[in-house]
Amino acid sequence: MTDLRIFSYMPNPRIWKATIAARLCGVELDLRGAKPGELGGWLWDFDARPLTDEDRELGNPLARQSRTGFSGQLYKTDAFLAAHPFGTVPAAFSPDGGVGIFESNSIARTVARLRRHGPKLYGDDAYTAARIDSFLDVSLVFARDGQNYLLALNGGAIDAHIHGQAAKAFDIYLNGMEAALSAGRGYLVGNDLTLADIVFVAELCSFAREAVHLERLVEHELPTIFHDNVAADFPAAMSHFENLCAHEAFAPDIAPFMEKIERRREAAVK
Ligand SMILES: N[C@@H](CCC(=O)N[C@@H](CS)C(=O)NCC(=O)O)C(=O)O
Repeated sequence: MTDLRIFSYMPNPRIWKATIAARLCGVELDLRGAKPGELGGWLWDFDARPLTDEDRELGNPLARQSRTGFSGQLYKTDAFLAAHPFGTVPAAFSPDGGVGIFESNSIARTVARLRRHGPKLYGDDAYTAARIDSFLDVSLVFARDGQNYLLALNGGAIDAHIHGQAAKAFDIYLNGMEAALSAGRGYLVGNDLTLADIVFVAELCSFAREAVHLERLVEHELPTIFHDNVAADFPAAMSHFENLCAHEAFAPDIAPFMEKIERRREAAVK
């Protein structure tokens, strides 16, 4: 039996927080899901699976209006909503399905707590764990503005206000990370890799999806926020990001994704 089941669309930088931690700590994950565009055709449940014709019947009470990042209806079982009251993915479950864990940062914390060996990603004492939580909390605040921005870009609803909020959030987030890393200890918390570093990398990867919409930014005469020169303003933060992207526990998820993002950037420049 695996240690934790996670249902999500894939690839999704939010679940990399858990997959990277799992590689480092010897935790076994059971990942279920499909491409983002396909999840509307799935039953959202502990036993998530593609919908049958019967499931799709008109008037099926499991069909619920989507809210964030999806359009149309999503088929969520009552049991799914009992375990996941906000109805979101990634959605994690204890192996017997009895406990639902939502919010990607909390899913990553679960993996760190289930650790079999390897680094103590959630620290060694209450104070260190709380400091790691501090970084996870600021990362969630940043992620929220980033999500609004990416959804607006994706849906064609981008305007100067949403762009300005995202630019400000990006600046605040990287300023804080730069300050934390400027102490020269090599990691965000203490002298070792923790969930704080993993979540930081995953959130920057999420934000990097801005590159998919470069033409739309040009169309609206808005500048790219995560541009090629960010490292000039935030050298410590960006070098930490680059180094961790190449780390053996991170690269399996991140390398193929960032290569795609780079190709998009190059194509947009041509
Ligand atoms: N802060 C959450 C964000 C989760 C989230 O917003 N998920 C959206 C997809 S991007 C969702 O599941 N939406 C379901 C719906 O619209 O009903 C996390 O990090 O897990």
